[in-house]
Amino acid sequence: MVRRMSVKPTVLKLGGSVITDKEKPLTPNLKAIERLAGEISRAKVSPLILVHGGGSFGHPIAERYDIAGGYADPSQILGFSQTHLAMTLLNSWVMEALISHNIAAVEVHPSSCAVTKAGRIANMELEPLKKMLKLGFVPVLYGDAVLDSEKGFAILSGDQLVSSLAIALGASRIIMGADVDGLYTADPKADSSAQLISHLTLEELKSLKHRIEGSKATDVTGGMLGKMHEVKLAIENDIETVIVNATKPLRVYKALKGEKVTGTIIEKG
Ligand code: IP8
Repeated sequence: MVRRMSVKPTVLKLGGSVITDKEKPLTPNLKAIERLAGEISRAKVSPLILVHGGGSFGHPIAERYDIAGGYADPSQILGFSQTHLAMTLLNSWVMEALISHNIAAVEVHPSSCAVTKAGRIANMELEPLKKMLKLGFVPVLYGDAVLDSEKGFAILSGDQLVSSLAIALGASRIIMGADVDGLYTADPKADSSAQLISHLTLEELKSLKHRIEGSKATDVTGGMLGKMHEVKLAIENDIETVIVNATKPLRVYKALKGEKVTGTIIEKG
């Protein structure tokens, strides 16, 4: 008999900067992966969809071959394969940790089930994902090199996957596991008066975005702005989004359990 999925899924993103050493190419942060697998296992949230980023696996190779720019030269073809291979290697570390913590995780390779158009998801086969969720599996996806109907190929970010899957599968909430505590009033690395924002509505997020865009873009705000652009689409669909620092113990666990946690909650309002 097939179990019915009565509860709306939660989508959890594990940022590439959390699960890899960004300074060292192709180096997983095994301590972080192991700790997070333990937290996810203990939280026992079901249905759950996991998505992880590329960090020092996908990004350097994708950049070297300009995979995000699309097909321009035959020499990029091998770069596409290498980018995807790097992501499957990182994914294997994540899968091993999850399954060793008794999580029934199954990897879903975006390059095999999604096609983008000018970098945006145009087609994605969702049937296997839906069936996995119904049976209690935890599908695990990741940012990947994918085929693109206009550009030949593209990079599909984990953040785009998160909001697109959350909308398509009717998720109740998104948890973004980042390497910062959440959204700030300014870039905390450049401005000592920057304050963590614990709660935001979509309207407030939009006005905050303008302020951040008007200031000097840095890695932190730049990265966050990209994330916010993607999750905005999910929040517009009434999917609550929580940003927590996944480099710090128990933040992801508490967010999964719905407990009070340091971070930023963004709601439609
Ligand atoms: O780290 C991009 O995913 P992200 C993955 O979620 C690749 O942006 C292949 C660069």
